[in-house]
Amino acid sequence: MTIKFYETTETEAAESLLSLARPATSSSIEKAALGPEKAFDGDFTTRWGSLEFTDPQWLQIDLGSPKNISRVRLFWETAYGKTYQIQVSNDAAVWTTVYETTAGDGNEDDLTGLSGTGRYVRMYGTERGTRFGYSLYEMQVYGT
Ligand SMILES: [Ca+2]
Ligand SMILES: [Ca+2]
Repeated sequence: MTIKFYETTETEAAESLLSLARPATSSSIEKAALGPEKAFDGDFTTRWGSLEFTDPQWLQIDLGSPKNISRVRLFWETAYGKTYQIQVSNDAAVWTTVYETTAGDGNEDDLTGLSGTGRYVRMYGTERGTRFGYSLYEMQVYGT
């Protein structure tokens, strides 16, 4: 029991931010200054914005190799996602949903306790919370 306890603690402590400055893509951009990389640059004054004003839209990060994803933090601009999924994939073609909501409320969405493995992680939005597009100051993917 004692050994198991320490193993668990070590795993939790090893969770780290995997997405910072990794290669990013998106379904669309509102304009050049709002590119997908702006949601992974660690700067809370820059943001990704989707082309107005359609569904679905997505924002995707390439972690470089398959990782165990345990947490995603979304920092929305005014234009937030109300219904969206967090999905993981190893080939950016076949996706597995690890989180979904129909009641997103903007600002920060801190999604913990996730379980999934993938090289690629994306926010797949299907219903916008405002009449605008989707916009994220930062999207942080944590895992091991
Ligand atoms: Ca940013
Ligand atoms: Ca929120």
